[in-house]
Order: sequence, then structure tokens, then C-alpha cells
Amino acid sequence: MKPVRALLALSITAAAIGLGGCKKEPTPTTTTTGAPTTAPAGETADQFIARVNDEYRKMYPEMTAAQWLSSTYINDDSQLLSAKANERYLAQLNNWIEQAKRFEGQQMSPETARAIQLLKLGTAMPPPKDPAKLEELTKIATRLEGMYGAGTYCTGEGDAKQCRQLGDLEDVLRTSRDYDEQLQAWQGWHTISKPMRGDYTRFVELVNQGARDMGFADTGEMWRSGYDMTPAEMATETDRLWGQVKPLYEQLHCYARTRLEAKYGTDRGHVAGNMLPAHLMGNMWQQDWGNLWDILAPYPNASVPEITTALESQYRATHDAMLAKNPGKRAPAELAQLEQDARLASAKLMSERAQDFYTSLGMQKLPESYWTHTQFIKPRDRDVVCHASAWDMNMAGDVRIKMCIKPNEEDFTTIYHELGHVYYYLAYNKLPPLFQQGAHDGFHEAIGDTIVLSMTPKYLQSIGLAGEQQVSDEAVVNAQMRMALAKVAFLPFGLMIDRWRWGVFDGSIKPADYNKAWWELKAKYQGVAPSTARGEEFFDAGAKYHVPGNTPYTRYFFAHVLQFQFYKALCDASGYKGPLHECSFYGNKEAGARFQAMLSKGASQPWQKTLKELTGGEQMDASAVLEYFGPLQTWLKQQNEGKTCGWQADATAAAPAPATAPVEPSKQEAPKQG
Ligand code: X8Z
Ligand code: ZN
Repeated sequence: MKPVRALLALSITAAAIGLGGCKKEPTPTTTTTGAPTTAPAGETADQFIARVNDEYRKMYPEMTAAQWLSSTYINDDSQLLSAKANERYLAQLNNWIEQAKRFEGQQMSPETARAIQLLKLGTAMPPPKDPAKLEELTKIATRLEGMYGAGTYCTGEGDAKQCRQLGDLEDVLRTSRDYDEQLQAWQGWHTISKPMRGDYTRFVELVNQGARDMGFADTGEMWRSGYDMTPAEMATETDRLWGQVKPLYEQLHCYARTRLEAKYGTDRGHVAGNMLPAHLMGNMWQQDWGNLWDILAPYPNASVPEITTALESQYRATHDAMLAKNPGKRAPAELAQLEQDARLASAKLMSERAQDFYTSLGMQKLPESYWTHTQFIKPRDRDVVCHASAWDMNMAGDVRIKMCIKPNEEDFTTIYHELGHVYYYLAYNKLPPLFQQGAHDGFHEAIGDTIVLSMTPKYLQSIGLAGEQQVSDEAVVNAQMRMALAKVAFLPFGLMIDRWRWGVFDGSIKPADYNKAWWELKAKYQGVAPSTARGEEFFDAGAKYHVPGNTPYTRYFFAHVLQFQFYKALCDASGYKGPLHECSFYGNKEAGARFQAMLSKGASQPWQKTLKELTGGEQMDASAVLEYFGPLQTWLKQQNEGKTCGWQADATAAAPAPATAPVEPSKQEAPKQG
């Protein structure tokens, strides 16, 4: 997240103003002297909003530059600059919001009324009015994100000392199937957030002060206010959508547990209560199970649209070609540089592939500055925030992404995701700054993912990343499973993070129970549990980027529903007639034009209207998810027949019972049969 994302991310995360997806918030501005601007006498509401847009546009590039710097060069100096920039933005935001009060109850154009509404939600980090508290808040926020980015886990001493960062530890979860090795990697990463607990506790107090200063009950209520409906209605929407997809998730959970038990044994393949062991899911947060393909593949002998192997061999070919250019002996430093060069070349190739999908729809090529300014790979000489993000640096074409790309499927699809943000920025750059955001934040997160749904086996074959695809029921189930491990596995995770934060912000989860509540929610929604006790000496929420980065997370849950609605609408627009899961609108200009029309609306009208223009409906609705996964759900039911599905969420996740404890029939989650 920065500028947009930047704007968002930094905790400034200004929602309205530019909160896009994984974008940072645009840090609104002040004058060039840093002093908040004052309102001219006799100014009308329309004039006020025109001035805010103007001031915002002017202050924006400096703020995003500071945020970009602190995310790509983590050190005390860049953090100081970034915290100061945030502080200035938030002070100005408070100032604008104060000035807007003059117009309450007055006649004004609907656009101006909407812009004022968006202004009040201009950050995910509501700033306290007290300047000392604001300064404290921006420092804490910057420090928390820096701690995450620099997080390192070391073992051993002296010559045997080994230090690993998130990427190395994720590699272990992706590739190792050794129970203890994975446990060590998982536990190792979760040591980095222990020191965040104090800062986070104070952070919550300070943002809640800011939320109250703005008239909200707490920060969670403010976050729920950005959806053109009441906060209570928004929360009800999440329950309704979860109710639609939960049976599908439960089937997938049941299947995964059965396979894990076959792999690791009935004592280690699940945790008490029939829950999935947190460290065995191939992903640090159990939000995407795609790395467990070796364990979960339905038909290993049928064709599989697996692309990591192809991406790795492309990287190796690039590397070897570079090596062959100048044969001979090389010093270790030269070899390391060559490897870095090959990684960069391969990451750029992956990005070109992603760009090609968008241009095939009739969208523009990425500007030259994207290629020169993007952070494609992890630098060797400094700490950076590797968590992927997309940035709009100046609302005028300086767009880039920040990633630490490796040649694997997850990173490949993440590039498509990030470019979704980038193309949204480019499409709405012509709007007034206050409207330069997604229709709601879930829209921003859904754009690139909609494209990912179009990456069918046939598309992957056409770009040379997958071999000849058979036409068989087995191949269909394989392809569906591959998508479900990313998309369906994610759904409860997409909900639980903000269920936790809503509770933290409204005080129903106390600091003394942060970890207990975290694991209760992991158990309730995901059916996931740690295999060793996680008491309050840990702060496991902080080991997920969006918590120290203060990025609201319900947007991703909504996005995982919306992307299927968008995809279905674009498939229809392209004239496609077959089963939904086989559609790819790659190369279809009509679908591209419809997509672009939606993007260019930004936040200029209620999202319900924008959704209707694309899909014909005004509600988020998971029926397209269920339609898409219809064949897989039928197959999963057959596989799970006769099994006791579901899990017992109250099997005390924070202090797990022995894995061999007898499992009682599920209470909260009714046992599911086939
Ligand atoms: O944070 C992201 C993107 C940037 S907006 C890489 N995502 C969520 C996550 O990684 O937790 C995309 C899917 C969910
Ligand atoms: Zn995103």
C-alpha cells in the first residue's frame, strides 16, 4: 500500500483519499511550508471541495515519496521522514474535516456531499486532535511497519549463526514436508512480532482517540463506515456472504484434513478438535493452501496447471545464459551479482506477461517509469518491506509496484493482482483526487484477481507456462482444486483478521487477551490451530503484515466474492457460453472496455451503482463463487462421504490438548457429511 498505497499504508491509510488496495494512503497535504491551510471567507461547499482536491493533489507526491523511501530503505532516517510526512498529512486532514463542518446541513451538489463524506474517511488511522498524540501515533505506526519489514529470526551462535527473514521462512513452508522443520520456520517468524505488542496496544488507544474525535465510536466503526451503508449493515453483509460460502469451505477443510492425516499420521495431521495444524498448510497464515499441491492434488497423474516448475526453469535458463556470456572463473561477489541480475530479469519477464494480459484487453502499456522505478526483487544491501504493494506516486502516471518477486506461481499471480491496482490508478487519475479510489476498497482488491480467474489451463498453455492440457473430468477437478486452494481457503481468513481488530478497537478484546482471541477466531472461522501453546507472551497477529501495517482486511474478503461476479460479467460480455470455470476473457476487447468503464468511475458514485453497471446487480453475492466451483463441490462431497467433517473450535487453541485426544462431535460447527 502506498500512495495510494502509500496513502493507505502508512497507517495513514487514508481511506478515502486514496485508499486503494494494497496501496498506501495518500498522505494528504499541507502547504509547502507544512502549515495547515486556512479557509477563505465566504467559500461555498463546492469551492471548498475544489480547494481540498487542489491542495491534496499538490501535497501528495511529497508524502508518497517519503513513504516509498521508508518502505524500500528501512532505516531511522527514512522512518523519521515518513512519520513526519504522515503527521503533516493527518494534521491537514483534521483541518479539512474541521473546515467541512461549516457546511453541515447546507445545500450542495451531490458530488460535493459525496466528496465531504469521503474526506471524513480519508484515513484508516484516524488522527487524534492533540498534536502530541498525533506525533506519537505516526511514530508508532512507522515503527511497527518497519519492525515487520526488518523482521529476522536467528538461530545458533558464532559461526553457526543463521538468520532468516520472512521470504526464507516462507520457502521452508512451501517446500519442506518435514514436520519439525516447518514448525521451526513457523514459530521463528512468529518471534518477530513479540516486541510489537506494547506499541500496538498504544496504537489502538491513539487511533481510537482519533476516531472518537471524529465522532465515531471507535476505529472499527470508522472502518465499517466506508461502504455506502451503515456500519451495522456492512457487518451483516459479511455474515451473509460467509453463510453462502461456508459449506464449500467446510468441504475443502475436511478433504485437506484427511490428506494431511494420510501424510503426517492421525496424531500429527490434525490438532485437537479436528483442526488443521497452523504450520503444515504451506503458508505462514494458512490463507492460501496452494503450496500443498503435492499433498492435495486430486489426480496427480492427470494434467495439472502447475506453473512454478516452468517459472523456475525460465529463471535458471536466464541465469545460465548470463553465465555463458562471459565464461571463466568468477569471484563469489560476481556470482552473487549475476544471480541478482538474473532474478531481476526473470521478475521483469513475469511482469511483462502480466502486462500483456491487460493490454490484450485494450488497456494501455505501463509507462516507462514503471519499469525503471519498480522494486521487483529484494535488494541485497538493506531491509525493505517485501509485502507486495502498488503505488500511485503522483496521480499523474508515476505508477509502480514494490515486491520481492521469486519465480513461483504465488508471486506470478500476485503481479497480476498488483497490476489490477495500477490499472485502477491509471483509469481514475483523471477524476478529482477525492474520487481517486476504488468504488469501495474491495473493488480495488478484486481487479487483478478477476484477471487471475481468467488464467485457465488453456491460457497458461498459450503463454508457454503449462504443457498440453487433457480434456477430462480429472483435469477439471485438478484445475478447480488449484483455484480453490487459493480462493476458497482464503475466505475465512479474509474475515477473521478484522473480526479480531473490530474486537480490539471496540474493547471487547482486551490487550491481556490479544493472543487468546486471535487463536479463538482462527479456530472458529478457519478451523486452524497451533500445534504448540501460544500464550500471551506472543503477539501472533503482528506476524501478519496488515496488522502492523494497519491495512483494513475485510476488503479482501469482499474482493474474493466480487472477483467472481466481475469475472462472470466479463465472460458474459465477451460472448462466452460454456461452464463458468472454463472461461478466459484474455484478448477480448469488449470485456476490456466494460472493465475499463468500471475502473474509470473510481469512487465518484456509490459502489452499488458501479456494480450494477457491470453486473446488472446491486449486491455483493457469492452465487458466482458457488457456480464456478460447482464441479469441485460435487467431487469434494463424494470424497468426504462417510467422514466426520467440521471441527470443534473450542478445543482451546491457545493451549492445545494432545493431538491424540478423542474428538467430540462438533458443536459450534455442525459435523458435515459428504
Ligand atoms: O496484501 C495483499 C496484496 C497487496 S494488497 C499482496 N493481499 C492479501 C494478503 O497478502 O494477505 C492479496 C490477497 C490477500
Ligand atoms: Zn491488493
